[in-house]
Amino acid sequence: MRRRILNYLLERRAKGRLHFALIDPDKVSPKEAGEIARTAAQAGSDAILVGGSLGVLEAETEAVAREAKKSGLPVILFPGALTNAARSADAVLFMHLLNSDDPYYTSVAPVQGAMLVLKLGIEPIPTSYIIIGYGGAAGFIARARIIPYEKPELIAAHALAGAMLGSKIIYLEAGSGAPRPIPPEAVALSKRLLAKAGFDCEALIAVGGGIRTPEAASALAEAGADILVTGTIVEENPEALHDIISAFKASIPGETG
Ligand code: 1GP
Repeated sequence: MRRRILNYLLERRAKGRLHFALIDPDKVSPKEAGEIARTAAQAGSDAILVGGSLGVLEAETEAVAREAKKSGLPVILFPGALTNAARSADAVLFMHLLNSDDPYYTSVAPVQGAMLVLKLGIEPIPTSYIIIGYGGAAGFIARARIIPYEKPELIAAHALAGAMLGSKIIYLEAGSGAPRPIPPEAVALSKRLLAKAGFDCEALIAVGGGIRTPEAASALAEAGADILVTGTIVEENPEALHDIISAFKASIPGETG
């Protein structure tokens, strides 16, 4: 299938770091989603993610995706369930949850999802999803064997496995509303392992969960994160987005990264 959106992301990443604004169709109306997407575009976002773990109907996903697209940014589904499907989306983070104990999330959902993605005709972006630390609703529902914040070497080993399995995005998730984000040391170590194995230009590291300040965004950029995802702040305080995105994009990898 086409790689239009993946190529767009890789081309943009060659020029700088990326930000995705996450919209949960269960939490906002399509009209609000359109406004959030516009604000995110103005603040410097590179794509809108649409998805949620609970209570998301297919019709809501479609309506939110359609409104978000009016921002001019690509809309990428981030499915918490098979109902997170929309024909008007440009792509989907086609995920396996690498650290789930439940075969549904490691193999059954991807198999069911593959047929839906084919039918919808949207681009799948191979993604390894790894849940860490807090976990939030996603970790609970998907029975993640959550990796402790304090185990960067385990986190990095999962990231490496994801890249070796062919994923183009390695998504390190602390869980929506996490009290603290993914530790920068875990990002830096993941980056180093990926570079050592020759995957540094092929697999992008995304971080999400609990990122609410420019300082947290900078620390993750300095550690080498390629993509920053924010959800809660986008819904609760979209005015703060500009500073968070600017901090993430302006930071240069430091000694850790
Ligand atoms: C995306 O789950 C996150 O990976 C979103 O987390 O809502 O805490 O920004 P926040």
